[in-house]
Amino acid sequence: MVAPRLVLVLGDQLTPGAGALALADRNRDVVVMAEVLAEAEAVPHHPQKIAFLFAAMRKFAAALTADGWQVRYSRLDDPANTQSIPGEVLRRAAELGAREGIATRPGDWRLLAALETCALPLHLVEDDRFFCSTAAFDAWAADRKALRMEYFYREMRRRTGYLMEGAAPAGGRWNYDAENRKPAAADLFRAPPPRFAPDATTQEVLDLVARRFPAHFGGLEGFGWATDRAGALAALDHFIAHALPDFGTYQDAMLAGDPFLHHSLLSPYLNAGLLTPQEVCDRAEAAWRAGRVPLNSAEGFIRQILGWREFVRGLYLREGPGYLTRNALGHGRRLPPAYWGGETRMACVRAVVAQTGRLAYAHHIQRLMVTGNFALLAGIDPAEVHGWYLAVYVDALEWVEAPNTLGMSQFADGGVLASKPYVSSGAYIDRMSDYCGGCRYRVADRAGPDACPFNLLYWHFLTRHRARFGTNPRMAPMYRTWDRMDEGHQARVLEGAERFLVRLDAGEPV
Ligand code: FAD
Ligand code: DLZ
Ligand code: SF4
Repeated sequence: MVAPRLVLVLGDQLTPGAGALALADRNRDVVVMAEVLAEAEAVPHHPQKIAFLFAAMRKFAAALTADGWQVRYSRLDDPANTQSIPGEVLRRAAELGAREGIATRPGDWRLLAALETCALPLHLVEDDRFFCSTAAFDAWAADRKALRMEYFYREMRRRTGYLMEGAAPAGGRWNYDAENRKPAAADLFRAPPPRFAPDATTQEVLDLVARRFPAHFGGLEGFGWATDRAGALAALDHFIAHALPDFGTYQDAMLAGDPFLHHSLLSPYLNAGLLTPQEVCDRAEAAWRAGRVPLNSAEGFIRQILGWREFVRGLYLREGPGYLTRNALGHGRRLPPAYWGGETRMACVRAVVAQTGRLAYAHHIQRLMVTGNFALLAGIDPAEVHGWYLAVYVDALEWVEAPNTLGMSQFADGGVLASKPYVSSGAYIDRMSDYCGGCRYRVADRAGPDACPFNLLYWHFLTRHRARFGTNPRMAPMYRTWDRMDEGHQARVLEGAERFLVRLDAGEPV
């Protein structure tokens, strides 16, 4: 009899027929899946994220079994579980008499290194669930002085034909972002996204997670994620019909009472493999071609997936593991307790952190322009910021989280991903949200005891990094504004920022 090969399927590889599963033979090979502490505690993942992945893994394993595969599935509480992926690979290989295995290349460097040094020879297959292969990204990137998403995205539009009219972009423009910056009204009716009541499998996992990870930040009460393909498809249907038409227009808006607005909430399903990026983009394009969705929304949405998602992955893989420790701005402050639910007077940070704890979700502008913006302005150690984002969001996997956090949000890569830092004063947050009305600080105050910390820290950041950014043409207008202020005001702003940072360092609630 031919020895079986072991086919490893990780928690974010839940796509039938992809990667290793495409090469495997269901009559000979055995699929191995494992819930393990080494992954669940690599960072203190939000309980909803662990529950989402474990429930989706259990259902995927059941679907494979129903499809004729042999599956060895390790539950977290199995007494024989070695609690690491390589440990489970070796244990199952011994059990099955397998002398080799196949695995889809893991998305992050840590697990890749662990599998490359595993005592069972593992044939690692490229993850083929992306529009752009690693080789194609590297070919695009080779010889370019700077890697910019917009040019990569145009190339991907040409290659895939999405929203193209012959060789030209539909409507004559590649990017409709100028139309996508409207604040949202609190009283406008928006169909809330579907939430999925836990079935027996999910409930069992929720109980397990509540028991095993009680100290992790975040609650399980509001758990409403779909945990199988049917649910993920229902979420996609709902988004295309109800939210996509206004997705573009209100993409940057934030409301304290509406965490979702017109966002899709599809990232966990895409990242775990329950949906493919192709089917999601196909549906958005079809809705536009049928006249049900305006071009600015279809384009804005497809750009996030075909452009940003593929671009950050290419960049993560190209830059290598060293990317994770970059700290171009030399920031070293500790992440304030407010990020873990500690007290803060900043209404915007409080709202986004509370929402994150409740839902394991915040949309892009909340991540970038509230928690990310504050961490950057205050000079928080980017490694700590990275650890936080990797832990608290249901969609967080390092290949997508790290370039967004270290590159886009913290400028820790020195400008590999972004041409300038995403920083703003309180005025931007006030324009795009309704947070400021309920804040102890005053967004209109540029200096003084009640001034919004974002107003003070914004100028502190720009002045302390003038040597780096002063010559950046995209930042010249900000420096001109600063230079036009009278010196007395400048001194009040910088002193106010220093006082704020002293209180922050002393651990006072700010
Ligand atoms: P929508 O607004 O509906 O967007 C549609 C889809 O586009 C998303 O589902 C996602 O797949 C994709 N997308 C949108 N923006 C990006 C982006 N910048 N990079 C990659 N894909 C994008 N996204 C993650 O999937 N995982 C992360 O761990 C993650 N960490 C982030 C950390 C920071 C600091 C920032 C600023 C952004 C991060 N993002 C991350 C990107 C983005 O915020 C989320 O993809 C998005 O908020 C998910 O919600 P949604 O599905 O409702 O997105
Ligand atoms: C994120 C995660 C968690 C929390 N738990 C598991 C797990 O127990 N078993 C598993 O196979 N995968 C898990 N994952 C996903 C992996 O961490 C992910 O595959 C790697 O980080 C590579 O992206
Ligand atoms: Fe945030 Fe400043 Fe507005 Fe308060 S005033 S909510 S700190 S932006």
